[in-house]
Amino acid sequence: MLSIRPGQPAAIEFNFDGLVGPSHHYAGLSYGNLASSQNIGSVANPKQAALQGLDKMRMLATRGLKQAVLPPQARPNFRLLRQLGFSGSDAHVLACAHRSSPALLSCAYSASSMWTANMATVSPSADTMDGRVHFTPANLNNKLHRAQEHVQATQTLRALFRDERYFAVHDALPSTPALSDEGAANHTRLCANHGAAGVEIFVYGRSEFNAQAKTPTQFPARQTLEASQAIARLHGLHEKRTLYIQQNPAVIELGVFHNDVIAVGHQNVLFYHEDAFVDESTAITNLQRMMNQMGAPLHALRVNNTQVSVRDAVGSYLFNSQLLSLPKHKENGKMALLVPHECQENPRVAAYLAGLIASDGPIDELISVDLRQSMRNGGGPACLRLRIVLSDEEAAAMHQGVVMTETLYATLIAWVEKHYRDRLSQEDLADPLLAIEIQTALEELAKILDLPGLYEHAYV
Ligand code: SUG
Repeated sequence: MLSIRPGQPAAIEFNFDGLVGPSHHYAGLSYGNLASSQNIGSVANPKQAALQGLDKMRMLATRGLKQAVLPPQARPNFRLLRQLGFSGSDAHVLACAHRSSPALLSCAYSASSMWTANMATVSPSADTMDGRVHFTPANLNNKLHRAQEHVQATQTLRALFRDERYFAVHDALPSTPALSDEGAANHTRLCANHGAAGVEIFVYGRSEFNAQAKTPTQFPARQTLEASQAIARLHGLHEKRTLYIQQNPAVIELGVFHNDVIAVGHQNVLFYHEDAFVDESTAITNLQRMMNQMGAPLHALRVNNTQVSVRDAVGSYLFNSQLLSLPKHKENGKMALLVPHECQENPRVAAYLAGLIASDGPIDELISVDLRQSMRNGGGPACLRLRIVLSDEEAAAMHQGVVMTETLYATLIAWVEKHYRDRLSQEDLADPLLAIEIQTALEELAKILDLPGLYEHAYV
């Protein structure tokens, strides 16, 4: 069992989950993400989506994990619509956008900031040269509806992690294809324990300047090597503890638009599919070497094609799961695996999971959650959370109003019940009342989270 050595500061992993916004709907905006394309135009239930997300947060908080909530972004983004040539009153802007381009209106209304694994890349203070926690908001420039997120994501992170003695929130990388960045969805940190220095793994889909690197031909590779390298530089990571691995273009073609759809890591465990990387053997050998140097031998939990095919992995989101060290695991060093219900509904994945739990491996408990509303847009449990490792001092220095408690949970449930619709189609986005409803809801939310300036500049 891995444990904290004397002299190492204790640190805790927080899960910051995105609160699903009131404009959650299915618009098919993410080419390369199969669920998004398959559910285009179906009717969403934003209320249920938000409640499902809140239930996951509460469940993990109740089980003794550190849990916080990240607010949704202001929608519709009138600034974007006006930049694209729609003018006049707000109601006129909405009507014109609806008439001439429902897809653009969907972009301006997208609730995609709920998937906070794409909000930023985070390096804990144990890994960085200046001993601060570093954040780089992701530019998400591969998709229009996501490329607008980094502006508010940066403001939110700066509001939550304000104290520059502990935190550095960088600007997003320049928004250009050479530097496409999707945040923590393509970044994994392995370590002996959270307070110890870790190995930071960046998984990229393509390289702008290395013409030799194979790239997918049909679906886009969303993360570049150059973006990952820039983040490692900004965060002051040590070369000897930073690893770049290329994602297998063949799996991107099968719908693995982010690496967290095919691999997940926690402490010294890497749970991954054999087809995840271009060169599995070199990647794992390098990782083993780095982890040995850290005194934390790698536990590579490899799933092969005869156990679970890539198609089944994408359909069930087996790897978009959360590996969790619960308080009960302090003694035995094991972990729980939190998966979406879809994993139990796929007989091959369910059989694999039953074998996994019965084995003497690192996982001793399965937790299954209902996140169907988010799943239908390609967002599983791990997409909905951003992991932030903080020492006790850093945790005390961040904004406290977002930490999940029983009271905050109850308040947010009442807020959702009061403000959210239980059906939303693309057609409904033309309704000018929707924009007003959302603005009213968000103003109230800013008060609940004690973040009064949160939406101040969003609607002007
Ligand atoms: O970027 N879906 C998101 C899902 C993000 C999942 N995140 C991680 N894997 N970490 C995306 O493709 C769909 C929106 C729509 O079609 O309406 C969407 O944006």
